[in-house]
Amino acid sequence: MHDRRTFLKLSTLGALGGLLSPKLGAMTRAQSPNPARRPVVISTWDFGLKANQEAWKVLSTGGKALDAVELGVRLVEDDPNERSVGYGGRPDRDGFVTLDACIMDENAGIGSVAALEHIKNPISVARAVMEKTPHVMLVGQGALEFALEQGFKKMNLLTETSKIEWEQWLKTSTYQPKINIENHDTIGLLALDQNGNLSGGCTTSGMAYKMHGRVGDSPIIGAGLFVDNSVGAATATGHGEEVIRTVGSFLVVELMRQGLSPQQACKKAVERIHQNFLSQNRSVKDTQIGFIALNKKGETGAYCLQKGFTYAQHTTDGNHLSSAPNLI
Ligand code: SD4
Repeated sequence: MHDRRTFLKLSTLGALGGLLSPKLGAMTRAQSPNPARRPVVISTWDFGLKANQEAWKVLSTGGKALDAVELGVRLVEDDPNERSVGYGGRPDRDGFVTLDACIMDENAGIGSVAALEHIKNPISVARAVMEKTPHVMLVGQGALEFALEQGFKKMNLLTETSKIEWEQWLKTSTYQPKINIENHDTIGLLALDQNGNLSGGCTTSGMAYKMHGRVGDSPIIGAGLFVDNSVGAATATGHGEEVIRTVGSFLVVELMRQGLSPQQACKKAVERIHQNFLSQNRSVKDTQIGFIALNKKGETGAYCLQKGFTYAQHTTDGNHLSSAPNLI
């Protein structure tokens, strides 16, 4: 399935947790006969490795997939050196860092924020929207006000590095979405916990130098992320406009429902997007789309349009980074 496989043996805190608390390990194993391969966590791009490691702390000790998802992606949101997510994310063309995120749990609970400014953990605000409001999506100023009410701290998300780069960009102001930016982009993370429940999350600063107010696929349930606890989960990265056009993650989950493996489903969704380009006579040259998927049995898959999309998966066999197979 993989053309390149880099085995990065990161210390699995799960194994460590097992050593430190053998009782807990024994108890969860006894409660959960583990008929499927679980727990499992899969996430997009190189930074998925560290997000998985964080998520594994929760999963390996019998915690909930939802908590694993939130903690895993938060680690990336917090890191100013990750320039496409959370704090330190590249701004829009007017210099504002606007963040998009969504989360979905095993009960079809959904929460989302779009064009959120000044809060470094949009995934946690999305979770608060899901758990504490009668709504599923808050945007812009309203999302910010809600976050502040909930006790999230207001901060400047535009780091000096991002500011300098943006000022440089302003000299030409040409909007040229770059595919596979430094192998870091949106983080989408899917988890299957020891109880067999699925959850997912997706968080991004979106396309660098986008129009102010532009929202991509990442906070849109069905496009950037979809979870159906009876079937599987999927998440997307790449050009959000194209993923929204095909309701990409929902498509992947529906294809799995029809019997396709996660790998086949991701491939078919990418082919659908590619076909759209061809029939509309549009060039795919500068477009990247990547999907990852995880089904109820703990099987995973990944596929992308162009070479360069990496993803990480953590099972009881360790945390591995792989290159997704590509269509063109
Ligand atoms: C967006 N899908 O805002 C995100 C960005 C991304 O690779 O993943 N780019 O469209």
